[in-house]
Formats: sequence, C-alpha cells, structure tokens
Amino acid sequence: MQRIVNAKTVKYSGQRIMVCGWVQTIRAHGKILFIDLRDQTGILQAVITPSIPNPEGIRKRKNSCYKLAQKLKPEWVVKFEGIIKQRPIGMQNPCIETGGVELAVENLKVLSKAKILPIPVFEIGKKEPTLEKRMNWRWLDLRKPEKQLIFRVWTVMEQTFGEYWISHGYIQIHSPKLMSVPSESGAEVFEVKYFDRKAYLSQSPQFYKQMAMAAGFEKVFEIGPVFRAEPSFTSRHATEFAGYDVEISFIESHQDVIQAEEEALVYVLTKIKQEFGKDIEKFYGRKIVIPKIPFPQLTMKEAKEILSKLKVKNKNNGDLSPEEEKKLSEFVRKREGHEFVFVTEYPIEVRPFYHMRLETNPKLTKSFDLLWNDLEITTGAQREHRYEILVRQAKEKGLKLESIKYYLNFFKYGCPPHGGFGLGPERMLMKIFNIRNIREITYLYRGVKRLRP
Ligand code: AMO
Repeated sequence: MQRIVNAKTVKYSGQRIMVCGWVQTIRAHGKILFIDLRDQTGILQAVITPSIPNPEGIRKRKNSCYKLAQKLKPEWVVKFEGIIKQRPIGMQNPCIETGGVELAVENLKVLSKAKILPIPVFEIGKKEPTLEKRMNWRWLDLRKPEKQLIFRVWTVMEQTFGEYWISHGYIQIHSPKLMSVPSESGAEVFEVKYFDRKAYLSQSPQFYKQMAMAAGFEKVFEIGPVFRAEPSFTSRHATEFAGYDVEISFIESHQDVIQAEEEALVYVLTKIKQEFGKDIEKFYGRKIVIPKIPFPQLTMKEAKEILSKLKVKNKNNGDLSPEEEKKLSEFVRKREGHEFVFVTEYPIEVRPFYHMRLETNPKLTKSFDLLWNDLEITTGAQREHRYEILVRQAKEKGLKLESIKYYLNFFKYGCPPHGGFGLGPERMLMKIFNIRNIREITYLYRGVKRLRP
C-alpha cells in the first residue's frame, strides 16, 4: 500500500490508506485511544478502538493492533493502516488542516521506538529549554513544525533567487573553497593541511566571481559555503555560513548593483509572502512587508550626522556599530516607513583594496551595505578593474603583491567595469522571521565553541 502524507488524507474519505509519522500525543477516552500523528505535512488524528466493524456484516471483531497501540509513547515512529472517516460535526478541529477527518486504525507497525526525550518536542505549556541544550539535541528541536518552516522558506528563497537570476541572464558558478591564499585578507581565515602544504578555506567567492567577469561571463551568481575564523560570539556571526554572491559587468557605478539587488529582493520576498506569509505570521507574529523600490539610501557621512543628532554613541571610524545600525534603521523606518536602508560611500580605511573609489572624493569608496531592520544583510561595491590603480590601492593597504599575483592577473588582459554584492541568507531569514539569533536559523550552527552535532 502506498503511503499518503497527512495533509492529503482529506481526499481519501471512506478509503483504506497507510500513513507514517511520529506519535505526537496520546489521549485515552475510556477505551478509545486518540493519537495525533505528525509528519512533515501536518497532524492527523488517528483513533484506535478495541474492536472494529467486520467488513462482511454488522458484527464487530477484535482490533488486533489495539494491544500494541496501548504501549505507544510520544515520538515513536509508526505506520498506521486504516479507513479515513469524516469526523462528526462538533468533533472537528478547525486548528489543523486535516481537522475534518480522522483515521480509524486497523493495523499498526512500530518502525522505531523512542527513549525518554532529553528535550521535549511537543509539550503544551512547557518552557523551551535553553538554546545551548536545544542545539545539543538539534534533530529533536527541529521536529517542531515552526522550526521546519524556516527551512521550507529557505528552500523556496534559494530557489526563487536562482530563478530570478537565471531568468535575467546570470550564469551560476561554483568556485573552489580550498584556496592557496586567503580570499579576502589574511585575518579570519581557517588554515587546513593540504597534502604537503597549507591551504585556506574560502572566506568569500570574491576573487573568483570577479574572475568570471574577466572571463566574459558578464553576470554570475554563486550559492555556496563561506568560512570565517571570526572569534566572535554574537547572535549574528557564524564561522560557517551560506553566501549568495552576485557579480555584474558593464556597470556605470555601484548604483547599478544596488538596483539589481533591490529587484531581486522584491521578487523573492513577494514569492515568500505569497507562499508562506500566513504561516510566518501565525507562528512568528511577523508580517512580511514588500519593500518599495527604490530603497532609501544614506551616505556614511549622512548616516553619521543623523546618528550624532540622535545622540547615539558614535565611534566615528567610518563604520557602523550594531547600536548605530539599530538606531539608523529605526530612524529610516520612522521617517520613510521603509524597513531597508542602503548605506553608501564607506571610507577607504574600512573597505578592501579592490573597492573602486569615488571620482569626486578618492577617500570614499563606491560601496554599500544594506541594512534590514537593524541588521546588515549585504555588502557590495563597484570593483577597481583598472590594473595600475588596483596595484596602487593594494600597495597602499600594505598587501604583498606576490600573494595576490594571480588575482591581479585577471585585470591585465581586458576586464570590463564590474561590481557585485554578497548577501547572507541566514541574516535574511533572521529578518523574515524576526528571529534574533543566527543559531536558530542555521541548520547546524558552527561557532568558536561549537563543532557538534
Ligand atoms: P561581507 O564580508 O560583508 O562581504 O559578507 C557578505 C554578507 O555575508 C553575511 N555574513 C555573515 N553571516 C553570518 N556569519 C558571519 N560571520 C558573516 N559574515 C558575513 C552578511 C554580509 O553582509 N566579498 C564581500 C561581498 C561583496 O562585496 O560582493 C563580502 O564577503 O550578510
């Protein structure tokens, strides 16, 4: 017999079917057992009685699985066979999708037993254990439907970004994650043993997505892992995370990159809202707002002026602290009713050597960060594609040209003006769900102290 998933059982009224899943709760009313069976698609009520109708006549026969059913415990994995029946009016459950039907179980197989759970999966009224404890038992934590929702949204988000880029002429690349030199700078890099020499885990596909521009690909995107040896314990940093990277040729300035990102974001958020808006609101109380294009923009100078008027402690080093990001986002939300803000024109001191500088002020870069409700989700820039200038900028930053020789070569043989951005999907999901900690978003978080499970 073919398995029917719980959400589809409503279509099988009167038919004999097989379902599989986890025993979520067991309630006994007299001799009748009511079991909420959970699978990936939802909950189905299963009813197990000591006797069941005889197929031939009115007389009832013993239900051979009843004895075993009495032994069931929460989180056992089971297979039920039985008849889907309409629930009597007044006994229906409007809270679940299958609330109009139930399964009269006639056959039962235990596929896997569960010992006493170290953390609860489903216990009404019980406080969630600490995040640390839940991360130790992540596969149990993830059994909760509201947690699985994050990964369903992630799946569609990634597919929709890909769909958008592919339909706009982008080519997908997969650049190597094992590098002979660090991909951004020497800091924050994981060193690995590579046969008889050292290699480094890629901190960004930056150099290789730029190589694609030199190769004439014109528009590329990459979805892949990023590794950063950041010794930080914040709620927004992981040592391994996913990166969505984009690079585009023949741009006039970083404004073209900003526009490309705005359009992709609106496309993706519209799809997420259509498909998951209701569930996200139901489980997380977050209403997705589709942002209006163009998103607000502030230069770093303007941002710092606003912050100083707001009397926010101002480090004034050309970058924004988390506190400054928060206050700036609040300000833009109030003034413009927009959840996003691009901060542009970062000073050269806080940006890498490959960022192009403004013609009107060479102390500033043609770069940007995108903040979404207090959090940086993107960094981007127009890159310096002119070999001599790039070499000069690298020297200014104290880089050894030998170590970036292969990168510099990309710009020697004809390379169009280009720019791009890197977006952190974990950060984006934090904002979609209004979840404060990246550990809740990541399937298996990796941080300074965490390499398990
Ligand atoms: P950046 O270093 O800002 O830029 O990274 C791009 C985006 O990746 C996310 N991010 C992180 N997410 C989780 N944990 C971390 N430790 C972490 N670090 C960064 C953020 C960030 O905005 N090469 C440039 C991109 C470019 O210019 O194209 C870069 O890597 O959302």
